[in-house]
Amino acid sequence: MKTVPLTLTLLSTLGTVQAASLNLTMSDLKFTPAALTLKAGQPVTLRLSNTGKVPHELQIYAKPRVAPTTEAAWDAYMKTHTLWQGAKNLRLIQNGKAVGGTFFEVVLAPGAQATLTFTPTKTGVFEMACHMPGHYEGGMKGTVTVK
Ligand SMILES: [Cu+2]
Repeated sequence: MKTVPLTLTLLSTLGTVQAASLNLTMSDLKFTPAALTLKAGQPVTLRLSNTGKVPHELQIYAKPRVAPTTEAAWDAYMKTHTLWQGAKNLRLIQNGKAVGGTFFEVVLAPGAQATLTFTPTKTGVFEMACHMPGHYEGGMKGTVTVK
């Protein structure tokens, strides 16, 4: 069992938070907190951790009018609708190493952590979700509002 940082407790209490550094916990089957508020043009660091017993992924994207029905279809959609497309200063540190190139999801094994930094450029309400089979349907989703 991991110790829950004090900051996470505060973020959970507030529900929606505005800060440059945020903890985002993935568990079976939810995100905590389930709503994040970011500022366009302001760099943000998401400190991700998977405290669950199964792998989880984080995707943030413009919500489609009609939801794809398979993980593969979601991935295809994500390639052109991820919030990270066009975001500046995109930097992902996973297992102590910088992950290069473009990506549209961060996959974490149980107990794993990652640090994702980016500067959102588009405003709006985006969806964050895990599209491992059954997870989204099981409620593993939330919102990211960029003001
Ligand atoms: Cu999941």
